[in-house]
Amino acid sequence: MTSPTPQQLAQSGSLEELYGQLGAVRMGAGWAKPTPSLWAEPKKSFAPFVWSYAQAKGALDAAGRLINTELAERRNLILQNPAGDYATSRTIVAAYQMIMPGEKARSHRHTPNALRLIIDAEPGAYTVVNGERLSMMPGDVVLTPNWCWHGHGNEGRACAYWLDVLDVPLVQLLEPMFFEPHPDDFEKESVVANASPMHFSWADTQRRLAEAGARSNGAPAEISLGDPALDTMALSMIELKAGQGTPPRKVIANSVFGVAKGAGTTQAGDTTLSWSRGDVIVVPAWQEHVHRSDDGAVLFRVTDEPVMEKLGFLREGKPAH
Ligand code: GTQ
Ligand code: FE2
Repeated sequence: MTSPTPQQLAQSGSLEELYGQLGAVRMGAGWAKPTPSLWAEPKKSFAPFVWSYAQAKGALDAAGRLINTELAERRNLILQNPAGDYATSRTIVAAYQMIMPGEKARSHRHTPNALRLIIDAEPGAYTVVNGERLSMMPGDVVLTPNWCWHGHGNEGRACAYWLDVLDVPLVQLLEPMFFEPHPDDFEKESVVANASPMHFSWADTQRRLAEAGARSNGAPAEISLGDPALDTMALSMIELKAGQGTPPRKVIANSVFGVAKGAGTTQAGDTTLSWSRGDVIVVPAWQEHVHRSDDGAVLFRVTDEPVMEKLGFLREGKPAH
């Protein structure tokens, strides 16, 4: 089809004739779109969901027999929201990862920000971030911000399992994706420091939660890790003492929760999700939700609140219940 001239467009005798010519100039009548481009409030595109660590561990143990870190840059299992084929939520993807004793996973860097919550590991499991070795013990959180070199290793006797959380879906959407393998495959450890801003130990977290819990008047305590930890993701730990529940929340921020300790349930809209240590829960933005625990639990929360906040989109809704 040849491109209509301005005169041909101007002489359209009917809307149908006009619509017929617009396709060829890659224009569309905004007033006649079958689906609106604006709507009253967020659509529920992603679903609340829970992933089982026990199942992931089984699958990772099989992958440990079937694929090595020579072939696989990372031995990871992506947690795919039932609503799609890759992302866990609109902006955040989570994955379980495992590395076997004696293995090393090559160093690389990428623009997506990443962080890890360690689930099961023995002394000797580590990650190297920008030349600094950080130990990975259960409950620890380790950051690998935008463009920082990182690789993993395991000098311990047991397989190490952890949860990765990355802003890859957001980077894919905005398109500033860059990735680079390390020129030496494995980055040399060149920095020795006592404490790293990239590492939050479980011991510190427990101490801070106990202090916050003592001041919280019977409500669940929540402490933040970092301020925020990453440009695109904020991290916190929430302690539910036995019998406690969180106040209902409905917020313009996507949340991924890793169960650092204990067991409980999450009510998200009409969905009830049961979880225990190591499991992962996703609560999409604008989804009212409550967490409860009968016997006590600690939830690790990752949200895209910093993005929403910086862009002026952060809102908290009034819970219906
Ligand atoms: O450990 O560097 O789950 O680059 C996905 C991409 C983990 C990692 C993932 C990654 C990594
Ligand atoms: Fe990575």
